[in-house]
Amino acid sequence: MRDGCTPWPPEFAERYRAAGYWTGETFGAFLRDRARRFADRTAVVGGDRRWTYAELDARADRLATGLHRLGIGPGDPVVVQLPNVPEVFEVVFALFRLGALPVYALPAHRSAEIGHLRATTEARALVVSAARGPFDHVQMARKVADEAGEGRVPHVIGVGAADPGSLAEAGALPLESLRAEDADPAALCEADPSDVAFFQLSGGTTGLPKLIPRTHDDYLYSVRASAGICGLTPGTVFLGALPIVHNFPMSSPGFLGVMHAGGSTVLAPDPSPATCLELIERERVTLAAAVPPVAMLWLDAVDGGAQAHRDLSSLQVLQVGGAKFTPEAAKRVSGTLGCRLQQVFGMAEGLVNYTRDEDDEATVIGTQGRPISPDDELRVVGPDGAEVPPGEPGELLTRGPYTIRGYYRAPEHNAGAFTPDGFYRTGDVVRVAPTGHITVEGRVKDQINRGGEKIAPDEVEDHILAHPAVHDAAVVAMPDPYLGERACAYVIPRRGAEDELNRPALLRFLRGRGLAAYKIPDRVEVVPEFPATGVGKVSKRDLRAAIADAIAADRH
Ligand code: OOB
Repeated sequence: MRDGCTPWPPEFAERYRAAGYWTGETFGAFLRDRARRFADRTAVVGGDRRWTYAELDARADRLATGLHRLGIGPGDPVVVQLPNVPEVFEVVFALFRLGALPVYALPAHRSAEIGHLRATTEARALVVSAARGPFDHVQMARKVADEAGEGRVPHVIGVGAADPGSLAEAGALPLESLRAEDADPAALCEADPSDVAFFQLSGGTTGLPKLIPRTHDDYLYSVRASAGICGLTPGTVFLGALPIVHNFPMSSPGFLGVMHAGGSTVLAPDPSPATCLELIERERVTLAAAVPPVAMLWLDAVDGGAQAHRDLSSLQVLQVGGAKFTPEAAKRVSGTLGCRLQQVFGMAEGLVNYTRDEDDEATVIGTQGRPISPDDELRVVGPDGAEVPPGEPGELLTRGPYTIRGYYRAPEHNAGAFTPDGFYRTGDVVRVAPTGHITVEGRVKDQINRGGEKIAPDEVEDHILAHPAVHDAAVVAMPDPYLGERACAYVIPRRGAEDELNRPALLRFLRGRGLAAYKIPDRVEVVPEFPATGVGKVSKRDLRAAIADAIAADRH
């Protein structure tokens, strides 16, 4: 495995191969094989564009050739930050064909995150949107690229420019210019299936987001198994409404599961009810995936709202995951949308759980499902690290055939995030029923789950502490009826700087540091001191309680 990664011990790798989970297939071969079987079927729909499997396959080859001529080759990381456009598929499969490694960034990321990804992976190129919009991704990517040391400045590649010719002035290459007329087989490389195929980003709890190395073998196993559990067929039409390179819409079962089955993915440019419900009707979508706040917006829009007239009869399953879906909201799905609900509890590090077709209603509404694999090992432990009695709440630890054994280039962090025998500490507090179904009860990790978008408080605190008028900062979750949680920053001003520190100034400062918008605190409380725990640390528990009380009082 690539340097900086933690391989599975050989006895586990052998076991996973013998069980038929790890088959030795690579992503490059995966698309080739799908294109052979499903050549003329539609693979992806985006706006008025529809690409068949054969067309996607040919595009991947041509772009791979162009990228190869640019100097990108086996093992080279490339940051991919694109909105939901068909070119996402073209770019990532071209990279797979070269044995190059996509590093998946979310569209919301800004220079702080993209700069970190570039530096950690020493990326050779940054592929970003050049479409006209409120934010200039090309300019940001250029700035990030120029921060790299001499000789290591990555290429900036722009996708979707209205006038590709003008991109050169902005210091970027238009994707169009890299599509070679003829695919050159010499450019294509057969990657090692047991090696890293791409990097996902962790939501993170400490410091900057960690990189998650996923191999061809482990990830394709989760894709195939997910497609089977979710009953996908060539008739599946999947609506990709969330950022498409997030683990959930990518592989749970996501667009890759849909490709495995020969179905079609319809890309939604945004998750709004107006956009998505219209697409479900027009494209006869059968499967959609949403985070809880998006699902709730869809429910409200159909339930006597602006989209009540939509014909959603094609929709068979709405998947909800990424954050806890309350039983109250879960109960509304089948009556309002006329489809089944499937809860999905997963993580980019690996483990994914689904409620199943055959589960009874109480299980689908009240649990977050059970694991994909018979070889997913779960342990539920108390604060002392010992397993709790069955059915009792505790922290979920897991290892298995598609759960990583370590983050990339993070040995110190790994020492705490994994047990010595290789279990990943999820930080989620769960109960496991005798049937194996998991209910998420809370978490022990210091993380904010803002409607499925994960925020590491101490990453934000570090940015706040860089403000000259700030003495100390603590970021905590506050309850929110729509997103589940939002972020509240408590700040103590420096003595004498009390007048300089106010909410607008702090938010402006954080935006200026290039932090993704979802990480910018929703509320700022300036206080003279923090409550302390018995041992003198900041008591985040007391801060969370204080802000929850203040919000409850505001409402009354
Ligand atoms: C998914 O992946 P990530 O990496 O963005 O976040 C993982 C974390 C979990 O550890 C848990 O804290 C939370 O998100 N989570 C849920 C949940 N699904 C994820 N908490 C409660 N209920 C759920 N259903 O979020 C992700 C990856 C693949 C599939 C689905 C979600």
